[in-house]
Amino acid sequence: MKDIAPAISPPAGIGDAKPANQAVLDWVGEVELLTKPENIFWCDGSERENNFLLEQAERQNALIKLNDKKVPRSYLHRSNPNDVARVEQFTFICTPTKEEAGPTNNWSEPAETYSKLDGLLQGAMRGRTMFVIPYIMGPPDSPLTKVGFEITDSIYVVLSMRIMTRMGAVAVKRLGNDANAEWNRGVHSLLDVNPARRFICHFPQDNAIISVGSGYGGNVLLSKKCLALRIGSYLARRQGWMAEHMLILGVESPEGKKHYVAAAFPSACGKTNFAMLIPPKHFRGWKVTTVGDDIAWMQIREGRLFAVNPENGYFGVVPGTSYKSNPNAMKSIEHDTLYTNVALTDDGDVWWEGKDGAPPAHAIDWRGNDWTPASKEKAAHPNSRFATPMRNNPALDANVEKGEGVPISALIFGGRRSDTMPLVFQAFDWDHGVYIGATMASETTAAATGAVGQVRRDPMAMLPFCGYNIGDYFRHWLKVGKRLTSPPLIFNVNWFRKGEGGKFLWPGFGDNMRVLKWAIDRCEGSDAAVESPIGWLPRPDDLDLAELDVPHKSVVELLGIDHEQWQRELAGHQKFFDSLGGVVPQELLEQREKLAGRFKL
Ligand code: OXD
Ligand code: MN
Repeated sequence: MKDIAPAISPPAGIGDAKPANQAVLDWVGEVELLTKPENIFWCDGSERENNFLLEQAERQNALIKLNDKKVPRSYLHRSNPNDVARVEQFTFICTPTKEEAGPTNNWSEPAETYSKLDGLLQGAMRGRTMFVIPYIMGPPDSPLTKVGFEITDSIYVVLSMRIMTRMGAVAVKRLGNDANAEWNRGVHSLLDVNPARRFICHFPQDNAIISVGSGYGGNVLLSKKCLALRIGSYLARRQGWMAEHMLILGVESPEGKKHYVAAAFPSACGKTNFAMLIPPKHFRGWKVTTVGDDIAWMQIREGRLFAVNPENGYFGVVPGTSYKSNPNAMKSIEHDTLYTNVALTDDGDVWWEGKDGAPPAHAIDWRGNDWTPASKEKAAHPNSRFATPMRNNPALDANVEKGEGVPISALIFGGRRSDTMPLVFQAFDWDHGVYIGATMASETTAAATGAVGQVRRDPMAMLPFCGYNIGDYFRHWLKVGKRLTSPPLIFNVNWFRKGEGGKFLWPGFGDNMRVLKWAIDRCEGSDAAVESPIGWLPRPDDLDLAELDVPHKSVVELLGIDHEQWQRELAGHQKFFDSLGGVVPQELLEQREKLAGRFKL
């Protein structure tokens, strides 16, 4: 399948939505001069434009149309096999000083980087169409909403951005004609999709992004990780708000009392599943609704945190998604979905490992090769994805378009940990919660290239996404806490603890409602918890475990604190803080001492 495609010629009335803002026109003119495309396609985000582009993408072999009876209006894209995940080693924060990027980011000097990238972009779009995509992140009427423009030579990017963002006229309107308005400049070119020329570069001080050499979503949908998190976090600190790698969900009791919760888990650790959770039968009358599955932008109002989801769609990991694990996701991706790197069945349907039902007797795998259940290779890439509009989600929260955001009662951190971390515990206060987030760790997944299954520290799940010095990021969190008169309670969860024989102790998915309910009860003032060295812990009886098929022994194990494991954990925290070379705020160093001290009592 082709990533790189020749120029397209749109009919009159398509591709000519040139905005009036002179700053945008000047910038596009500069990129045109540099990259020398055959033509410019100004996107307006309309249905007509989308239909035209889908047809072109099919003709150019960039997309395969799926069986319209099985998955209506849906398509499959296969990326280059060398280009299937985010590339953290080629992702750069190009601040004027290395110190501003801090110890957890790759830094590259801005002037040198611009000049290197200009060299790579020189004539890069010759014979191709250059698409200009206006988009907004956030509900149209939110004070948090940001405008971005992405230039790209990939039709797949345009089609994905239409799902993932509010794209086109709405952005042009929001920007207006003010040449000094704040907006993000994003340039993407596939070049020749060569890992040796693959760079994802951020210039936060210029509100600019340049991404070359990749066609994989996380590297090229510049709205998402690049703007909403890396540049977003930089802007958030300057402007006094928060850009976080968090899902947002609403949870409503049978009596109609509603809370909103935001939760940070590293990539491919179940944020989408948690955001779309369906409570088990025992919780009849409880409803969980989705505001967002990946990113939260939060502002402080009246001493509380309010969150919006800046995105308009979900870009989720496909393998493992089933009616058992996530029925709402399954319903969301049954139509109007753009799949990447899943398998294609002989009847034009999609298939992946973990989908309900028996595997097909024959399929075409994600690389385009024949596949049968006897094949050694996976049919779908472990990081294969769906891009689907959030409107497809049957559990979409009614307040998702609310510009002021939804009030957050609880923040939850969590990672994939086989041991040490109990199912759930609650921080003593905000600063302790910041410490828990700052020392979070998780076993690595296929969402980024590199070894899978290794425990790495991933503060607030932002290690790959914090666009500035992580020490200043921690300081920003602590400062926000001081401005909150009704701060959310902070929790830590771990759905992935294993017992004897390496078996998961907790069933996860819908049963995570039991943990969520305990957290919500705590927000409501419940005292069903005991104090422990690491925070407030539920006793087995404090959790509603009715009709749950998990032995009591396993629940005790799930909630247990193994002192030896925690000594290793404490040493891990210290090692991580040491590795940051002196940027960690004093408050967090003190939190570590306090935690160590509580174990000695
Ligand atoms: C994602 C990621 O795609 O975190 O959301 O990698
Ligand atoms: Mn993510």
